[in-house]
Amino acid sequence: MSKKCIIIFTCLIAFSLYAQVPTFANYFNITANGSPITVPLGCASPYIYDWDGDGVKDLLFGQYTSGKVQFWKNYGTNSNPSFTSGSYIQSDGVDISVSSG
Ligand SMILES: [Ca+2]
Repeated sequence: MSKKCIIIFTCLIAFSLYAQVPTFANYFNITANGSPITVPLGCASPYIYDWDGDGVKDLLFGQYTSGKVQFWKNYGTNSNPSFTSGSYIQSDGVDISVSSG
């Protein structure tokens, strides 16, 4: 076995020993007022971020067809979120839109 093969083989073993397999919690619907939050059309691309700076992470997601971005304020906590209604993010009174591509 060549020195190069030994190095590659050693790296593969080291990688396999330290590689972590991701684990996921059970899937669940994010709800508002007891009903699942739905996306009008297309890929939602959800993003959890404290959008309004109150220290509690909110929910943002987009929609593919119009590129609009919805903001759902979290009225709960980071560990027990609570949402009531969403609104489109606006700039100067107009819904912002992000083009695809
Ligand atoms: Ca917030």
